[in-house]
Amino acid sequence: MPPASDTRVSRLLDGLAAGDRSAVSEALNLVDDRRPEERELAFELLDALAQSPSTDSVQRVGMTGAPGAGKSSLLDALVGRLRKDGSGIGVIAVDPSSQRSGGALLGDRMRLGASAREQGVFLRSMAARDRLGGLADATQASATVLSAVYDWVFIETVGVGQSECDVANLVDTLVFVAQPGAGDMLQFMKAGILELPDVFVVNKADIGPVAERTRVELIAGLSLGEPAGSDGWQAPVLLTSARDRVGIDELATALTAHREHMQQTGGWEKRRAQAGTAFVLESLRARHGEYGLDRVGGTAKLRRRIEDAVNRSPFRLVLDLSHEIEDALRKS
Ligand SMILES: Nc1nc2c(ncn2[C@@H]2O[C@H](COP(=O)(O)OP(=O)(O)O)[C@@H](O)[C@H]2O)c(=O)[nH]1
Ligand SMILES: [Mg+2]
Repeated sequence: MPPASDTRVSRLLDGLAAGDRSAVSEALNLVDDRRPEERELAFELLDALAQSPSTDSVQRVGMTGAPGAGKSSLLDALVGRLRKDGSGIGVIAVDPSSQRSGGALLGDRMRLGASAREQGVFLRSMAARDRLGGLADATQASATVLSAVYDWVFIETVGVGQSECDVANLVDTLVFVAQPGAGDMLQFMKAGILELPDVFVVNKADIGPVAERTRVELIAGLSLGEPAGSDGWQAPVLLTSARDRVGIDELATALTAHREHMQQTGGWEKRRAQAGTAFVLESLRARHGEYGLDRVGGTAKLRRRIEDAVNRSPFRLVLDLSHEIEDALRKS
């Protein structure tokens, strides 16, 4: 007889393959469970999912930008638009500043209300808890589960800087949602956020000419940097109104165009591999610091080891390498 763990994991895998909502909920709870015996099962599930070819066709999209820019509202509009094509959609709303279970997260649920109740749409809200390795681990795990079921997985995160880099490692396409208003450009440029996004959106176009001015500013700011990413993609700057449902088709088209461009240039697989490696390294760095990484030969050596371990899930790698670092730290 197989051990209980095998049957539970394979039952979940079957449920996910069938698109069963209760299996999605259970799998999300499992990968979020920190009890040691559950962790082991969670890693089994994530290992299996990471190796499944079904995730090849999913597109993961990060929606980032300051609180209030309209990320949730845009997502609601976008989900409505993508549902017309019959796409299945998973949404992860992350609020790293929040310890509460209500507040902003509840707001997200309400703003995404109409679309989130639909069949074929799954919304997962996550608040920051004291997580070893940060919120990125939990988000990555949830995204892996949703990627097994849906055609699109959106991750909404607040903020700039570090949290942005984190989500950049988790997605295929990064969207930056800007709030109309002067004076933000310098801040964006200083924070270096103009380099990461694949699509820029100035939302709230309905409030008047200031939105168009922000768009012009953004285009000017972008042209000061690299002419285009190393992958040859030129990030578009779109104007939308989530409120009036304007520019939503164009946003959907831009997301698909980015995927097609990346797949045609071979950048898609490369980026996923690089993102996976970066995720493992960042996770280890968050846990053990640069000092910890140095105890097992430093970043460059670890990077090569991670790249060579193509058949392991990133979660398993983080776990195994963490144990190795802890051992090395004890001995030093
Ligand atoms: N005028 C206008 N208000 C918007 C638009 N999109 C969102 N909002 C409002 O902006 C506020 C913040 O929106 P929300 O989607 O929660 O932003 P998030 O924090 O980035 O997720 C809410 O009051 C929305 O109703 C828009 O296109 N036009
Ligand atoms: Mg929101």
